[in-house]
Amino acid sequence: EETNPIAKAVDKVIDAVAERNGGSEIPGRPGVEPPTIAEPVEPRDPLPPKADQRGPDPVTATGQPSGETTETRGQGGPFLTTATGTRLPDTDHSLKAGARGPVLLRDHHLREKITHFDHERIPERVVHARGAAAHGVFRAYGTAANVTKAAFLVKDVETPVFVRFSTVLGSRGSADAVRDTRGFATKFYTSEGIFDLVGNNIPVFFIQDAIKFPDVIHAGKPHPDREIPQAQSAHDTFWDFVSLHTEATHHTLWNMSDRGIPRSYRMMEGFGVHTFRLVAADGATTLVKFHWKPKLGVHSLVWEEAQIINGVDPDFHRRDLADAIEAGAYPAWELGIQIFPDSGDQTYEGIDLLDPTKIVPEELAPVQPIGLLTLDANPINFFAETEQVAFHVGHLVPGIDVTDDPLLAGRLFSYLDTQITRLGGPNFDQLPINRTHAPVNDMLRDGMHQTAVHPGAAPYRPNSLDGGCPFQAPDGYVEVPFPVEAGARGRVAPASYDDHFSQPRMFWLSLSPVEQEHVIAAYTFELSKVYEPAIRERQLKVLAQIDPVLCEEVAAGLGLPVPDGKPETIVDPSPALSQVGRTWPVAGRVIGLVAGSDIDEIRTLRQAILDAGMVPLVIAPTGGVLPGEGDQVTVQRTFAAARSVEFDAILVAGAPAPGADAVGGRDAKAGVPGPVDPRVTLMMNEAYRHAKPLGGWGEADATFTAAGIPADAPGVVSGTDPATVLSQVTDLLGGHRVWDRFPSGLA
Ligand code: HDE
Repeated sequence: EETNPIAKAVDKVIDAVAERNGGSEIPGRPGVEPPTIAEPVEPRDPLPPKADQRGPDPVTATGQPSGETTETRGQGGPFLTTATGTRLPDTDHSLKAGARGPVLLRDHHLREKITHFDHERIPERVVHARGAAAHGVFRAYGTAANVTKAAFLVKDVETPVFVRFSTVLGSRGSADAVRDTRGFATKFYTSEGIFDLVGNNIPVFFIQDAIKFPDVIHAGKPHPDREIPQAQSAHDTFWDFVSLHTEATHHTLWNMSDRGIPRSYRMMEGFGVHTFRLVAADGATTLVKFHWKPKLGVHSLVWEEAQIINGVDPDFHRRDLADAIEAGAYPAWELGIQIFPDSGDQTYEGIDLLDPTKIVPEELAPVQPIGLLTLDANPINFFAETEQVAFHVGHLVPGIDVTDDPLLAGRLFSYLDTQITRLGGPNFDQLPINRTHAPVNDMLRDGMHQTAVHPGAAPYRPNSLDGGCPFQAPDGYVEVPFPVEAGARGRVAPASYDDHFSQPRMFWLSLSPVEQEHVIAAYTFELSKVYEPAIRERQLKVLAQIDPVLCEEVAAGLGLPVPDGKPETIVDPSPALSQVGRTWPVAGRVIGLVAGSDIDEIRTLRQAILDAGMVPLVIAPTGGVLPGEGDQVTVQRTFAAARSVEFDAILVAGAPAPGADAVGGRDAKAGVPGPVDPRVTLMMNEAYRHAKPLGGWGEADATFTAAGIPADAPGVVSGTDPATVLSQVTDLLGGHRVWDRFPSGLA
């Protein structure tokens, strides 16, 4: 019998909590006794990892099973010890000469504890510092078997994976919902070694040559004098650089589009960006671009919503990913490839495949699915896994090779190099999260943080002392002997790299009017934050090369004259680039339920939302449980804690909320009759402006009116039967937002 994974997971959590509390249940449940997580007076077993959590596979540095289990790590044993195993009777007091006397320098435990703490942090990543990750599995369809011999792409092979999503510019503690590119890095622990697909959610990059990477990142990071602003591109140095360095135009345009503010990591595409070269079993080669297609569709926030989220819940994306996995609503992506013949000139339909500022439209080369990625477990320890994971574009397996894209060449150097600093030496491959699942027989020795004890006398080749082992593997990784183009040495680029505007124009023309409007608003916002008029004017000249309407609208917003110049190329749109107009699954979508006084109704609706695979959050004036007979209903958000940005849709129950005088609740404490509680009004008004489906029945209309929402506005469902309203709102959610609600002067 099919049951809702979310409901199942909720039950599992309830059972686990009940068990932990010695059989009693959690508040808000029938037969409740308050939990007693009292301080134990004698050792007992630690709590095991939660059902949604999994750590890296416990293997040794040489790939053998280590005998450890995730259960035995951490605070596993009964008694506290020093790092070297000496038992400790007291960790709460420093060693002192008398109760009020000086602390003694000889206190080895104090020194060890504080010294270790002092060094708990490692340098954050120079880019992509803020991230969130999950474990999962990749299952190959076998459809790539004719183009690559990679074993993990053979039909039905399952490969463990670890995926880290990230923002690029902000530091580790910055907010999630910023306007930025997102990293999408996947580590495949294949039987032939590790393959890392270190991609982004945007298919092009700011620069065509790795030597410009420090420039673009220095420009995007906060200003060096005051370190302002954090985690965003809306400042002078960024726009100074991209307006001068126009090969950044395409990537910047994607950032200014809805792609720069994803709704969820679960709803982003991923791209390998560069072209890769696949090698089949018979040696034949093919050029490909990698794509991740989310099963939930590609969806975004709206800019005001994103800005509110960054204050209300800076961990929005991180929380969303972990919650979905914990609830059993596992996010999934299909891996696909665009395939191009490995012609000598490495172009396709006139597009230079070695230029990372260009895409190949899906209409010209369809994305062919080759496997399914499912993320099904949260990490056990953020530092050990998400922070210490080390991705590298040079982690390749037989069947996958790189191309001569000069951006990729620099990356092949950079990742290992930066990780030696970040992870403190060259042995980070031995960290649990980075260990391969394939046997390791390297001759790499010693170094900082060496944890393997290598036996044998001859870590060199050729040797006779260790029996000649390890032998070179005839079936090992071979670089494709692709001929190198002859030419004079020089700091040069091909002529095709000079085209900076045709593809930005294609992207612009491919967007729906609503999406174009968002792009205009984004450029206007960002350039409004630029102090130097010359930079704003220069960027307008760049926009004129993309599209006259875009340029005029942004110029009008900035109060600046429209510069001369117009697009010089004629291009066809690529409809696949638009996010709007299709219908997607609603799994995991969050519905706010402003409770009325009819508890039966709320109970039924809550269950109906769960049955549809979505997440209901009950909103009421105060916390605790809703008053009423029968199974209790817990209030999950008080009016003080609820904010529209947490919900994909909001339903308002018809009858007045408990403890309130009117639908939506008046400010009960103020005790005066008056309008609907202003916090509810604000919530509804924001949700309306952010084009979220809204529903209500009975007296709910009073709430809509108070929030300035016209009764006949698109996507506002009012009726008499709650179940019908829910089903209509669910249909609307399939389209993500009520797009008609955005004013569109451009159509
Ligand atoms: Fe990265 N990039 N990158 N990058 N990149 C790093 O490696 C670099 C580029 C990407 O979750 C760093 O371990 C150079 C493109 C992701 O741990 C560093 C260039 C794409 C992540 C580095 C690029 C990416 C990184 C920083 C220009 C998409 C996060 C910390 C030639 C295809 C991985 C680290 C994670 C991280 C260098 C451009 C994706 C410094 C030199 C293009 C997803 O090595």
